[in-house]
Amino acid sequence: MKFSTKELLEGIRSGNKRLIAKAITLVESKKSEHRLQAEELLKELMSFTGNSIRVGVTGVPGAGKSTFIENFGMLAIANGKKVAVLAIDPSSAINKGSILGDKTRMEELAKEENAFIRPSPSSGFLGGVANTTFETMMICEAAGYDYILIETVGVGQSEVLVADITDVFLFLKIIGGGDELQGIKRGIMEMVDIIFINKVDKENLHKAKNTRLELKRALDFIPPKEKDWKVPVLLGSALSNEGLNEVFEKIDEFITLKNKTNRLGEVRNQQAEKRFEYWVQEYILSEMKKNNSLEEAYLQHKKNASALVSNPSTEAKLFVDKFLSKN
Ligand SMILES: Nc1nc2c(ncn2[C@@H]2O[C@H](COP(=O)(O)OP(=O)(O)OP(=O)(O)O)[C@@H](O)[C@H]2O)c(=O)[nH]1
Ligand SMILES: [Mg+2]
Repeated sequence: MKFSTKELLEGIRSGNKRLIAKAITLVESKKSEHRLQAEELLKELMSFTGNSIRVGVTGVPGAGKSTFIENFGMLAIANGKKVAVLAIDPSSAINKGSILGDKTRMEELAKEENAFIRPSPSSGFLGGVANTTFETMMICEAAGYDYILIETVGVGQSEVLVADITDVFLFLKIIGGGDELQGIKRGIMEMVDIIFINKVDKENLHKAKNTRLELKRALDFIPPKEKDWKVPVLLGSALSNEGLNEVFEKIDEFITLKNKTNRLGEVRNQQAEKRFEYWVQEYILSEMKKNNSLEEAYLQHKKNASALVSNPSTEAKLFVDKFLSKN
């Protein structure tokens, strides 16, 4: 990294987008010399973080997440706010794709001085991709962004990853398209704070209202995630900006409630604990990789476990004993 920690820190604090991007690249790296500097930087940034509203946006592919984020972002900017857009795309390491790689989808927002758009990390970047959206978010907070909007790919574990780092979780639903696919039956409903039925127009308004009824009924069977918060089901169109003001207001209302009950801080504390656990694993794994015999032992014990030679727990214990004796 050709920039010193001080230069990066000053760049971030003064809102220099090029240096913000450099800092993000640094925290995404798994190389140990980069990690050292990343930790130094994050330590310096800590006191400037915590002041943004962290919003996760999920929904099936094509539900309109990027369109929503772009127009919501424009609305926030019109209200005097600064907006950062990030993406969680655990699949990108496999298919080398990036859901925000196609930046043209946020053409308008990308032109705004008060917006910062960061595509998902692609594989092979500075020695591998870590799950560092949280750390990226810290950098954006320290740079003074008021809203951090995180788009998920809407499949598999990405929702869990996003829910684990955000304050409010927004689910974009389209009419039809199969409830099962859209998460009604796979736990999304338990994680969601606000639902927005997207792509509603005059023609399908009636259908949209029926969908809203169904969703409300489904929500009645789910224990509330936040006390005193009834998940609102809003209708609108991300493309033509309809209903976005309501989402803006609901987010505000939700954050105010969570602040009042201290839930905002409480949840963030729990999230930080999870990040700690994540990094303990990351650092242990990276220590292991530095030592060939340990890595071999790890693979051997894993193989024994998978071949049912002995119990997985027995193999794990044998490996950890070796790990401790070598460290
Ligand atoms: N008619 C209509 N089309 C919309 C609306 N919102 C989004 N679209 C269109 O739906 C398509 C998909 O929108 P995106 O915003 O890319 O959807 P996405 O959820 O980000 O998709 P992925 O990132 O691929 O998962 C685009 O062609 C949008 O123009 C809407 O409110 N009404
Ligand atoms: Mg998208």
